[in-house]
Amino acid sequence: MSIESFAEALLSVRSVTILSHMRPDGDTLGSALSLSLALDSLGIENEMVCESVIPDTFLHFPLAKRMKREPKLDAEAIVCVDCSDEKRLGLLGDWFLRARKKKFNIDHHISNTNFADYNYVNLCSANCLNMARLYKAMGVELTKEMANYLLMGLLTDSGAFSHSDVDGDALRVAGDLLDRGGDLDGLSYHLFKRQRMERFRLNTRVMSKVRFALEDRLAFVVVLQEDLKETGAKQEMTEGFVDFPLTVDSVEVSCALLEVKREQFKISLRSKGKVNVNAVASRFGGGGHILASGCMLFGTLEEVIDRLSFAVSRELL
Ligand SMILES: [Mn+2]
Repeated sequence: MSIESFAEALLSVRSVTILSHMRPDGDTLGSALSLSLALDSLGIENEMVCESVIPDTFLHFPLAKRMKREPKLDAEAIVCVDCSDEKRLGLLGDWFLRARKKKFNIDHHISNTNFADYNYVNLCSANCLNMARLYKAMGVELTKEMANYLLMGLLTDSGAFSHSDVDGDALRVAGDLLDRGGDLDGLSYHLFKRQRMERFRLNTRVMSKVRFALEDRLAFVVVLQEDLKETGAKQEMTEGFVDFPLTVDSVEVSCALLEVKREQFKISLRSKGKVNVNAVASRFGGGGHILASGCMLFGTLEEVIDRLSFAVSRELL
């Protein structure tokens, strides 16, 4: 349906439960937070709900603390933001299916199943672009705070405007968000650059020990329990480590080995494009995508490295 009809239908309700998808990212949260403010400005009662814990990065924004784990308001309508189908709602999927309310779905995924009564699905680099279009159709003026939330979604889903689906339209909306007071450098620092000292220490420690194989076409980032202990870092702080060796010209595949416990390693694989790492991970019962995948391996560090080297060498031919 058109954004105008979607907006008109939404303007006719008195109360809304806004649903973000499970394991929320900046786009679904930016969509939900800005929508909550837009509805407030129209006098439409609303609540924001997400089944999962909100990552610390986003709790930095005071409004995100108002996100609930389950619906409390007996609202007239439900609006799902950035969800391709009801399964993305996680534990709330069943509740959504059973609810006898007006159901809205505003999203940007090609896989969207048009699972609601009112569906606005428009493919673009972030759902926050669709939200900006919705507010315009609803006659809502963007405040600085709303502009910031929309910019957050746009930045996170577009990889800071670096993905192939970023088009002129995305940058024009971004330009408008900056005009409204969106804080591009503050958000960029907060979302992509800052880190805890423990993570920095762990990073420098493991990167100084990166190993290369197959004529420097394969890299191994190894994170042992001992490294975590020595630096005080947590397992989840290793997110992103695997990407770094891909910046080396010769490296085609980067592999991170996280020692979960003795002789058990969680493996993450990244490819520059020549190697299908989904095929590599599949050999070991894992999987994922062509350029990013993972699996679990058991054995000593040297055994695990040997098996991975062999598997990658088969795909490098
Ligand atoms: Mn998204």
